[in-house]
Amino acid sequence: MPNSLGSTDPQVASIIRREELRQLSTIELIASENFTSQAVMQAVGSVLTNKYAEGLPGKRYYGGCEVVDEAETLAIERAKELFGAAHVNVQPHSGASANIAAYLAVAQPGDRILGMNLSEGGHLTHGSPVNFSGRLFEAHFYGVSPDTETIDYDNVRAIAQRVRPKVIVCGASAYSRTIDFAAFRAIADDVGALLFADIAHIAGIVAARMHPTPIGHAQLTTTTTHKTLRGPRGGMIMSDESHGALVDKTVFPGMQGGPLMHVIAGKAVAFGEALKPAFRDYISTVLANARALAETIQEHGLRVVSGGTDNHLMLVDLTALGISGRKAERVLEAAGMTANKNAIPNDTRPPTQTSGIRLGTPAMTTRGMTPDHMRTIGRWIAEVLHTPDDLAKIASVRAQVHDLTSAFPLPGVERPSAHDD
Ligand code: DSN
Repeated sequence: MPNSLGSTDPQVASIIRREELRQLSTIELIASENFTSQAVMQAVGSVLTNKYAEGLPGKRYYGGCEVVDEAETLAIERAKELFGAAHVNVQPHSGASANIAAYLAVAQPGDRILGMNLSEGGHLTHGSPVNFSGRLFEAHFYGVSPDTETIDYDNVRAIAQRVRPKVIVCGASAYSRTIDFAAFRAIADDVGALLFADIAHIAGIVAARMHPTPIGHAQLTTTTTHKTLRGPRGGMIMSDESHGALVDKTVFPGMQGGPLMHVIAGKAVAFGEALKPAFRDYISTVLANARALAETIQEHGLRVVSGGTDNHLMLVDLTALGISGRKAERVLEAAGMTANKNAIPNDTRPPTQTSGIRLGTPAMTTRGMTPDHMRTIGRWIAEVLHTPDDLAKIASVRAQVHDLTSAFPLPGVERPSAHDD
């Protein structure tokens, strides 16, 4: 296919190229981001974007779906094999869409739900009052223990017994410890609730069998496909057999129209990649890298919430440094490292400021970095956060980041050339 974007729309072509160069020359530490393969991007950039295919494979509301049916069936079959799920719907456009469909498959507006508080590691869609989940349902929350900064399952049980929710949501977006899905299921059974696991962050680790799976415990499991799973931006719902038809109906016609068949093809490619043995090696390095990064920044005087990490991410408490997450995010960015400000448990600053930053290793592991590189990066992070107003230090780290990143390729991206000047 001729690449005509540069001649037909140089403005957009230039935006894309500048973003390629930004990704190429910075250290990406946003825990929810990754670099998908060139094969996934080819599928997502294909003619499958032209096709309407409301319905499911073999049961569509449009003609001409016989080829895209194969793409969706392949994605479903590979996802089932990858996660051992009985039923899979690969149509949700995003993790939030997957979560809307999961709730609405089993709950009615006004029902009680119990999820992890956003301010203690949960997600907006787990009942936040500013989100559909908190507006549509009567949301209640559990958090982390103030002592250990980890989930206290006895406390979750006590809250569940008091609230008697219809649905318990487990899973998090800023929690660095292993989640005990069996314990959550026991609590759900105890109070007559359904268990819904959102594994968006840890899906790749679950697929690699390096984090316990919710499959077999949670009746409904949702995920995004673009974080540790390293696929295209999108969502997915897995369920037991008995909820499968309900989930499918809730996604379409309940919530979405035409599925994004090009993205579904990209999901099929990513699941195929995740089924290969190399993916386990990748996830094993993601975890080793996270441990090395957490250890290094702690050795250099920064506090990591809960004292470390079992997964791909960590939360850094900036309280003792006297700077906000917002400032830390800006300082790191100036030094060539991209991260996001994040609330820490019992944060005293508002969400626009926060007292923490969240760091993750999936993206730089994809580029080939190892624990040795993470120790270097950890040192740089500590140096600039300890002296956030030292512009010479920031410039010096930025130059070193540039040197380091130039040695690591980015899937599908050409290195800078004379054309980029
Ligand atoms: N925005 C994602 C994250 O950064 O964790 C979750 O939706």
